[in-house]
Amino acid sequence: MQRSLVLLKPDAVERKLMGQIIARFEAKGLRIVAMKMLRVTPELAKQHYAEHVEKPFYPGLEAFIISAPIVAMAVEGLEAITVIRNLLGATSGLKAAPGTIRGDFSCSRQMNLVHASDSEESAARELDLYFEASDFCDYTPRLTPVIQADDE
Ligand code: FUP
Repeated sequence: MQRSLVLLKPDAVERKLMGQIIARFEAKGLRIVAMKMLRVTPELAKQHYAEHVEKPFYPGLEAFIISAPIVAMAVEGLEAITVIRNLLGATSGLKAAPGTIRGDFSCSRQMNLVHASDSEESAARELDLYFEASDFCDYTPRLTPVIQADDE
């Protein structure tokens, strides 16, 4: 079982796509175990995008991510890191395959609607940036036996 940090970025909030995007995670059978709406500060943006801070596109990326509220979610499931990245599609909405969230709703590299952790290490670091231990609502859904086999 893995947990990933998923962000619905300012474009998802402003374009009123939150519900449609969250519905995809729910329909897939993933579990949302923490969720909050917040405004990313420049400080949090620099922590979140630490690997990109020195890159030429960073100022535009920061301006975008702080431009409106976001929704942060902890999403859990079997192989959740890869499963969620596949649901999102390629980073750029211009390249993402139809059927993926970005492929269906985004036509931009920057305004790509959603972030998801790219490894277990990133997930642990990123979840720590947005959530405290008491934010997680762990539960075993009664539907699990009809969503996956016992030995999966
Ligand atoms: P991802 O892991 O899919 O979130 O993508 P990256 O870590 O490669 O990029 C982080 C964010 O920077 C992405 F949401 C897109 C954005 N980006 C730009 O805005 N311009 C660029 O040239 C490259 C990435």
